[in-house]
Amino acid sequence: GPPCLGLLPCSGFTPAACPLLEYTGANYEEKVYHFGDAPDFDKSQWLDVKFSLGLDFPNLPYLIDGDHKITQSSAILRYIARQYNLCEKVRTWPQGKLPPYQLMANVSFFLSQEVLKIEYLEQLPGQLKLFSLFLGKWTWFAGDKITYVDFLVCDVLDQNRKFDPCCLDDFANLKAFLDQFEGLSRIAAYLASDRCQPYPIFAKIACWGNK
Ligand SMILES: N[C@@H](CCC(=O)N[C@@H](CS)C(=O)NCC(=O)O)C(=O)O
Repeated sequence: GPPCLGLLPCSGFTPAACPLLEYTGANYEEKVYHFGDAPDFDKSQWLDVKFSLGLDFPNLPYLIDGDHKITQSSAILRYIARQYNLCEKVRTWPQGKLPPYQLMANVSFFLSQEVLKIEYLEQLPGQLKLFSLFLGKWTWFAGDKITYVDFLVCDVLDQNRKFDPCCLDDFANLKAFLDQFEGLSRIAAYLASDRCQPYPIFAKIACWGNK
């Protein structure tokens, strides 16, 4: 059958895998695992199957494509990208988690400490400036051709835009980059479709981005 992407109904933990699959035109299925409501956040839907799917490192999200059973969102992205020639980087891109991801998660899960949000917003322009300078006048983040890196960056920028709608105002090239990405015909079609669920960024257990 087609590859199956297992995920929670929150976009913040499936960075870019859905848009990337959509962009490739691949046929794929989604298996969404729902957690219960507060105070228990019952995880049984997932825990009942977690260790029976044949995953080496059981986690969400996962991608099962025949004999290939992959976890870790960045590994999933690179797996898809390799199949569709979307990793031809001409510029060096730092591997691993982008700085804003972890920060966003911290803020979201501990927002009751309002001070964290203030600290986050204080350092955000500095972080975004690094992205803006790195992109410079290039069309895409890793060169002249679109790669999986662009899907990651779009995800990060979009999350931050949801957190602070004005945060890109000083970075015209980042705004133009997002517009260009969202204007790609397959991405635009996906964003307008009911396959693109308006999932919250984070799970119910988070304090921000959970609705
Ligand atoms: N580093 C992992 C993090 C995955 C992660 O934190 N998953 C969370 C939210 S989707 C989870 O609930 N996993 C299920 C589990 O740990 O059993 C990745 O990038 O995929």
